[in-house]
Amino acid sequence: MTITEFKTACSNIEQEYKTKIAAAADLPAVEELRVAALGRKGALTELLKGLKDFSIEDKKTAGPLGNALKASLTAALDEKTAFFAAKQINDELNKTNLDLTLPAFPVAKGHRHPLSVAMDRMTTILSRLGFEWAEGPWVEDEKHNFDMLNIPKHHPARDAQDTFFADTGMLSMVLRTHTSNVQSRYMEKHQPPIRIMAPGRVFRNDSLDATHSPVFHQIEGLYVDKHVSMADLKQDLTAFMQGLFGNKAQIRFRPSFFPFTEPSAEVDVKCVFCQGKGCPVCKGSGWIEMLGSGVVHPNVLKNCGIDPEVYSGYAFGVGVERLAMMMMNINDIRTFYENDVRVLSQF
Ligand code: 2U9
Repeated sequence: MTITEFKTACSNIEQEYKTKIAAAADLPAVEELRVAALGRKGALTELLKGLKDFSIEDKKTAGPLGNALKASLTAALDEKTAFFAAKQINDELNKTNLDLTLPAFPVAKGHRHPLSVAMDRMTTILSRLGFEWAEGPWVEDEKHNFDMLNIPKHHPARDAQDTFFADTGMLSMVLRTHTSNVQSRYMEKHQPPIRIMAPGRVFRNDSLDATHSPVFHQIEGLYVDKHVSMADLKQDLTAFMQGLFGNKAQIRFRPSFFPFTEPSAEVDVKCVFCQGKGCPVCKGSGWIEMLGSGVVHPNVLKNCGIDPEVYSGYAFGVGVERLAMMMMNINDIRTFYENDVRVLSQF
């Protein structure tokens, strides 16, 4: 066979099989053609056997021609196979009453609980500010929940009206009344620098009403290092509030009192609903109370094994439910716990 004859044979095979493929009536016919054209004893294979007698020069021409023919026939066969496969599905569907153009049935999707959403937003911002997540027990001894936090034996916060006692006989245990036990335990084990957040569930002996719940959630933050001051507190809480309410959020400090911080301050944010002009949400004051904070009392540092002559710190605490109610315009705390899907699905 000469190279010219080879070229002619290529174009004949291509024409012959393209015509046959176009005329194939069903999938088996296409498969038969695939074997006849490309199989072990197929037309192309037979033709390529002639290559071995070609000069190197002719092989360089004939080889790519053979490959191109194989690719072209394979593409034509694949296209026809796909056509019959689709036709088969279509024919099956036509035998039924299925209408694939109808809209799908709505599928009810689950989503995050609004409290988790609020909690996540806050912890995400705090973690960007360098606070590490820390946890501690819900059932706590009085030492870590009260004593170490400078809450003396006869302080009203320890009163049975505020605290759930879980006496075990030997040890006087309580359900933690704040997440501060996380920090007292952490400081026992670690020396500064310390920068942690303590998100979690807390328990107070309150009756359930629109604004109180015996079980609620807090996030507390604690930063202890050399030279930590009220200025650091103001800077970081501004960043925290701006993360939550936007870059223009403004805060102000109001003097307050907590046994574990001195000085102590409550932090207000300029009302995000009326920009400080006065509206029903801020009750006309232009400010909304957000959290409590202060410089960690030297006694607390000392109780936890940290030298208050060397180190200082700030701490803050925020009630997650209260903040979530504000952010999501919810006016009853029970909404979070009743788990009525019709209500929850709105957030
Ligand atoms: C250590 C030292 C200091 C945590 C703080 C507050 C102020 C505070 C309230 C916010 C609303 C509780 O949920 S709430 O009722 N918390 O105002 N918490 S400073 O101070 C600490 C904690 C741990 C070792």
